[in-house]
Amino acid sequence: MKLEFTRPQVMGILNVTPDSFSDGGRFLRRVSALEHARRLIDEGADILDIGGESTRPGAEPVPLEEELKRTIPLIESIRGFSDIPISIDSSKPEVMRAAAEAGADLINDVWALRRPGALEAAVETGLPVCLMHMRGEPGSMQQNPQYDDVVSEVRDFLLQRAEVAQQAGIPRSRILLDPGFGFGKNLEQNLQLFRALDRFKATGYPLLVGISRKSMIGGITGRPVEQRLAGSIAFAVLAAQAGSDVIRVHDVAETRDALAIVQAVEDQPQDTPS
Ligand code: 8Y4
Repeated sequence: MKLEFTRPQVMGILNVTPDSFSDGGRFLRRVSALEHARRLIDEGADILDIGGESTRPGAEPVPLEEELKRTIPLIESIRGFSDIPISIDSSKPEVMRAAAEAGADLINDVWALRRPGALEAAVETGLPVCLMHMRGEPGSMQQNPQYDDVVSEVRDFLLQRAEVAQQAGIPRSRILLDPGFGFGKNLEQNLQLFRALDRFKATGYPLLVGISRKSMIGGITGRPVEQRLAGSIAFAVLAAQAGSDVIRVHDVAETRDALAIVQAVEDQPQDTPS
C-alpha cells in the first residue's frame, strides 16, 4: 500500500479473542471475528488491524502457533471477499511472513522490529512497517515510567529505528512512526506527547496514532473502558487536526463522522490566483 494520504485514514481494530471454555471454541471465534471484520468494513474502515496477541499490561504471552491460528485464517477469509488494506499487529517474524503471504499490506509492530529476526522478516516481505515506541515490555511498562524529556526521547528512538530499518533495506517511503500512547507512559507523559504531535509530523514520516479507549482517557474522564467513546472521538479529532495520517480506533462509524466534520471545516476553498 502507498503511504501518501490526503486525509487521515481510519484503522479499525479487529479483535481476535482467545479461545475459552465459554465461547464454543475456534469455529465460533472465527465466525465472530469475520462478522466484526465485515462490520468494520461496512462502517468505512480504511485499514483493518489484526492482532493475535494482547499487548495489555499483565496479559499472558501467546505462543507462536496460537498467534498464527488466530490471525492467518482470518486474513485469508477476509481476502476472500474484500481487498481492504490489512495490517498485521505482530512482533514475531513467522507471523509477519505468514501474514504477508496471506495478503496483509502493512506490518504494525509495537516492538519497532527489535525482536530477534523481526527486522529481517519485515525486509523480506517488502511491506511497509509502522514503528512504535514502547518503553520496557508489556508486562511491566506501566510501573512508574520516567523520562528527562519524553518527547525528545520518543522522537529520537523512532528516528533511530527508522534509520536501522532503512539500513536493513526498508525504503524510507515504507515507514510510519507512532509515539505509542500508553506504552510505558503515564497520563502527563501521554499528554506531553500528544501536544507535540507537530514535532513527530516534522520528521516527514507518516504518523499513526492509537488512543481509542485507552486508560489515558479514563485518567482524564474517570470513565471505565466501555464508556470512553466520547473521549476517544475527541482525541481522534485533535489527532486529525494535528496532521495524523492513520488513526487506530475501535469505533469506526463514529470516528468517520467526526473526521468528516474536521474535513468539511478544513475544506475552505482557496482563492484562485489572478
Ligand atoms: C482499551 C482498549 C484499553 C485498548 C487499552 C487498549 C497501539 C497499537 C495497540 C498503538 C499501534 C490497546 C497494537 C493497546 N495500541 N499499535 N496496538 N499504536 N501502532 N489498548 O497505539 O489498544 S494495543
